[in-house]
Amino acid sequence: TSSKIRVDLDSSTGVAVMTLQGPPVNSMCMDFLTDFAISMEKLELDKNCRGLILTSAVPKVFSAGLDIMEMYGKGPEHATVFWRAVQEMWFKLYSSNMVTIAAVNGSSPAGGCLLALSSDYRIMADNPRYVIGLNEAQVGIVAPFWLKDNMVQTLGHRQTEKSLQLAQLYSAPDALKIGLVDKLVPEEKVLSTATETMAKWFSIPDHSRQITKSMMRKQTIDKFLSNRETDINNFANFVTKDSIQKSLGTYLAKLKKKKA
Ligand code: CO8
Repeated sequence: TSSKIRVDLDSSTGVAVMTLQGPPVNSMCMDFLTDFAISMEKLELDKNCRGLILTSAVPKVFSAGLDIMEMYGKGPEHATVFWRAVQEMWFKLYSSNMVTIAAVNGSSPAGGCLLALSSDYRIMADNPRYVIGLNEAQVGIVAPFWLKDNMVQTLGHRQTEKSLQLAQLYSAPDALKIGLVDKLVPEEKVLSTATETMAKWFSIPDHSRQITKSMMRKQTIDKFLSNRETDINNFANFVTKDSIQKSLGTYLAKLKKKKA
């Protein structure tokens, strides 16, 4: 456990709750990604832990996704290190042996949506002001192929194509309609519903559920693993281009201006 992420494991139930606590918006900076990887490794190896719930301690925001400052005004070396850590976050969660449930208690754009998509089950607060989706194209960047594959598996090809091209952020009710989340509950019930849902997933023997999960996810994982370095190089080349830096700068300025 560390500052950006808190982990509470209940050894009697086998459920760990990972609470994102990096105000103002739980953006995924290097520290966040490092904390995440270390926490996941510990839990994965802990025989007392069978399930993981992800949630946020920041009001109204689950996670704003990748920290844009990690991609802005930095060189290719930094991009390489950063992108490897982003890949690792997705990979560790997507390939986890634990039952993973996203308790989405606030807005969840881009990298926030990644956390939800790579979990086994998604519960969101029933608040139409909270949005979720992959809005990368709006930021002037592109979702990586492995995240696209993950979304195709969840939504189907047609819906994913529309969602990605239009950089759609869906309100919680719309996200439920298209299957981007599995269940909506009142905000104060998000965590307790996640715990109840966990009990249902725990009623299946771990070994058979785990083999089933890896069978369902194997193709996407294999493709990711064999293209991982290429993906890192592509990202480093892409994100350091002048034109991309310019759109990131514009997007950042818009985010800041919104407040004033
Ligand atoms: N990175 C860095 N800073 C951020 C980010 C972010 N992702 N999001 C918000 N901030 C900053 C804001 O600029 C603001 O800073 P300041 O206080 O200095 O003005 C502060 O955090 C608070 O933000 P808001 O005032 O906007 O907070 P709200 O509660 O009103 O809104 C939201 C919260 C809805 C989360 C809103 O902040 C938002 O929409 N953020 C942007 C989300 C976004 O577009 N993220 C995309 C990141 S890219 C990504 O994750 C995918 C990468 C795939 C890349 C592939 C490349 C090839």
